[in-house]
Amino acid sequence: MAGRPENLAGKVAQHVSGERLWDRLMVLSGFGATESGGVNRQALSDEEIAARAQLVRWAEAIGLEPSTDPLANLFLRYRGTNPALPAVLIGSHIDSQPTGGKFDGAFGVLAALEAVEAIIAGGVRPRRSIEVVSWMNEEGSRFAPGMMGSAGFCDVRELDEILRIRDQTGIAVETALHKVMSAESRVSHRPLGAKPAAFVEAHIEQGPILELEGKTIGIVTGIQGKRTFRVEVAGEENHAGTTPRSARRDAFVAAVDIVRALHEALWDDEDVVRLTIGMFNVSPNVPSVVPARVVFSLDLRHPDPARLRALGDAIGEVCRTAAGRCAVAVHELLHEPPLEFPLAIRQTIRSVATALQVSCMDIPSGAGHDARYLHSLCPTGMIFIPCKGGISHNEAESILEHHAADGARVLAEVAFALANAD
Ligand code: HGY
Ligand code: MN
Ligand code: MN
Repeated sequence: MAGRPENLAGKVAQHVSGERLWDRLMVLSGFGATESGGVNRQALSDEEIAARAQLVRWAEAIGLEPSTDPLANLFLRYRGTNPALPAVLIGSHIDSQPTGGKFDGAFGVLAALEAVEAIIAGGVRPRRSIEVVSWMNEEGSRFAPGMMGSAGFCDVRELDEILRIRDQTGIAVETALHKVMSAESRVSHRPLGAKPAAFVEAHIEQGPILELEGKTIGIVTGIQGKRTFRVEVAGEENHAGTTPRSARRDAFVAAVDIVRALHEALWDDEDVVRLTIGMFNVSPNVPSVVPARVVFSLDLRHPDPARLRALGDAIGEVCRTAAGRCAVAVHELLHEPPLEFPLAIRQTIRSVATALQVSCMDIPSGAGHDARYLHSLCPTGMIFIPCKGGISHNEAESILEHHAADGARVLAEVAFALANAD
């Protein structure tokens, strides 16, 4: 499905207000603001509940109809002239990493709101409805794995399985969802799913390429593959003063040996492999007890499916060989192959950027996005804008106001074209 280029006369882009978008980005960043200038607005947290309420207020002020599904995916609907047709979805997520930036996810949701506001100002109601969407728990920092809301929406994960997942304090997704639903009693409910006509996600690049190339718009070609694991190392608690080294089964020392062995086994000179151990829990985690247990996360990414498979399949053996006298269990949480977005939507994004005289280039995504799952359901595309130094998942994350405005302009025209396509 591609938007008809003749629709792309800039008739809606001219109504995008970069100033209004920037003001809203700053207001939204206040929900969960950290002292270092970032945000900690984790999935289904009080901060996110408050931010959602602000989104609903902005939406209702321009006549959009809010609704939410059983996974608290939030939809803000602009009804088309033929509301029975599948809607065009545009959006991203507003949950953040614990030391996240102001723009990861939030830019995509607020650019979508700005795009709809511009389309309304354009005075021509599109055939299809357009829905701004904020997906639940894209980041996976509180509840793992991430992209939970879009996974449930696209039937990639079972609802019941998602509801049972717990955060590190033992709170289940189901319990956290109840809190959101009771805080949003005025927002109407809708069933999970409903195949959209198309989905377009605007997002910051979270890498340095656009800035280095001096381009404003990234036409995202695809998303690299990703495999995540949880590794559990089991040793034996013992007294730090009386236990000889020869008698110890020290889970921490074993885990360090495993991490070293993994880095050696998955090393590549061309620096394409992305191996991250971001979560590392030691227990009982007190000074005078030999550690009995270590649980750590493994996030492995690669653009080549065969390489991703081979590297991921080697992890179990590497861990067992390096574990010494300790036991080790490796649990795979997800395996997502690389994907390519359809040419038709990429072509529409390129036509719009060209018509609006905004510089653009093809670019792959190293980061994961909800668009991965929507790609399995409907024609899907992504629009990147630059972020300073490519820094993201960091409180120092920053973008330029005019890049945000140009991203919203392109998104508005693409959404309008798709909403009027046959
Ligand atoms: O991890 C990711 O790729 C995404 O930014 N949450
Ligand atoms: Mn994101
Ligand atoms: Mn992120």
